[in-house]
Amino acid sequence: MSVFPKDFLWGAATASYQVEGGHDADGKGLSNWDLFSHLPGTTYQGTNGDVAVDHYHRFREDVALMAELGMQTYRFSISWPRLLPQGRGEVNEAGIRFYSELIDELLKHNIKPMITLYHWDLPQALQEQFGGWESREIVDAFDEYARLCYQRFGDRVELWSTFNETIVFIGMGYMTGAHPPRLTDPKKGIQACHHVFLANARAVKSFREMGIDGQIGFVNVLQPNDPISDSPQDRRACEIAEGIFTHWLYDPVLKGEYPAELLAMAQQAFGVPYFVPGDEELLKQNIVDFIGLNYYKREMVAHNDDVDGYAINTSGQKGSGRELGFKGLFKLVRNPNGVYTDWDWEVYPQGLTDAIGRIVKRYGNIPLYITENGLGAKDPIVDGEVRDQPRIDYLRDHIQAIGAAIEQGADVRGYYPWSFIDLLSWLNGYQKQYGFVYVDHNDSLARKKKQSFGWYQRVIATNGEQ
Ligand code: BGP
Repeated sequence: MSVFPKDFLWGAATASYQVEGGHDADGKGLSNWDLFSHLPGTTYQGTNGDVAVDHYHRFREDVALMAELGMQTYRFSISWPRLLPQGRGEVNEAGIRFYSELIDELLKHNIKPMITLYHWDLPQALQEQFGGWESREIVDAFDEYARLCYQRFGDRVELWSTFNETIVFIGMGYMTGAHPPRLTDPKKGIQACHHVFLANARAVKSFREMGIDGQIGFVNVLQPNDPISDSPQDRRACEIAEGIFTHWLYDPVLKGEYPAELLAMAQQAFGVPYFVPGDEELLKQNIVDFIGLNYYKREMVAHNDDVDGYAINTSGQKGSGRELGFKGLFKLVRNPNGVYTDWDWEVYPQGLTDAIGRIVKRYGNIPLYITENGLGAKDPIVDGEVRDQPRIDYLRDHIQAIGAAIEQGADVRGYYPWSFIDLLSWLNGYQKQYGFVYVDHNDSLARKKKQSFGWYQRVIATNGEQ
């Protein structure tokens, strides 16, 4: 008998900038990523999402493949500048039509949509007008955008999430400079992050005020941290890393407050986050209904008094990156006994069970969805077939790890492997593949089912037994 509940949802995920293309089609406005990816040296060999895998024009063909796969749910994001080209104000009805037709097509095939409101493509107009996330003005702008989405799609969509992975778009946008707006300014970053939490709370409030019949959540990276040794320094460094990567991002949306020790450290070092009257109540009164967890890897942590900064492996050449370090706090180091992907991500399924356990311990038995999980690899083509056995092995082991968490009592309600189809990896181009469906960039973006497609079809058909 399957350990997965009868109504468990099996799906897959994507995000607008990574699949849609149609970057200037039918009145869409410019996003921060449209601009950033065209600047020299920002992405792997200058790849961008101008065309991506042209899901904007081929969504019916893609939904037919989702239906054939047996998907019961599909997680996708809305491109804010496609709906509101200037970020606020005038609505682009053609953009509304695209998502409306996509939703109808999904529902026709009994596939439940899960909408992400923000998966990193900010209207560039807002960046230019007031600095995007750096300004409090973004909270009103985001709320207006969220309300527009609820109003136009809320009659047909039950599952919503406000943000995808704050640690990445804020951390890489403001701390390491690898994402737009390319800053290395922790003070601005911490305050921008505060605005994300406020925007989330406002959008949750509006969702409830508008009486949308559904649930609204927040999606975070789920990255367990373990100390590289038992020494008190490494354990302390790990505690700080876990505090920053997990508690800082989960506490405000699940408890309505920041973790006290870290808040004091941030305010002492940088004078932020800066609160105005009303912020605390807003956070406290608008706790999300569920949390979405994106799990790829574990990170081992060591005490650090030498490394500052980092370099990421964006080529898929093992060992080409460098450790991430914040001097005086911690560094992320390689596990000498670990198994790693070509992008130096540790493959550690047990970490998923462990990390879910840690979430339940800290926040109680809240509803959870695994909103991303997958293996990035360069899939070989043998005799015309895309052979992705390593992906099958990776996903199978992680599905078992979710099963173990459910057996321990966690309320996991759905699974969305990343990704439904091969798509643009933000900094790694099209060579880092994750999909069940291959896209031939040399043959007019033709879709082709991979080996994993038939396997995942069986997973879904047997409710996880395979
Ligand atoms: C998550 C993002 C996704 C996706 C995935 C894989 O952080 O939410 O959008 O890209 O990671 O990451 P990458 O493309 O860097 O391999």
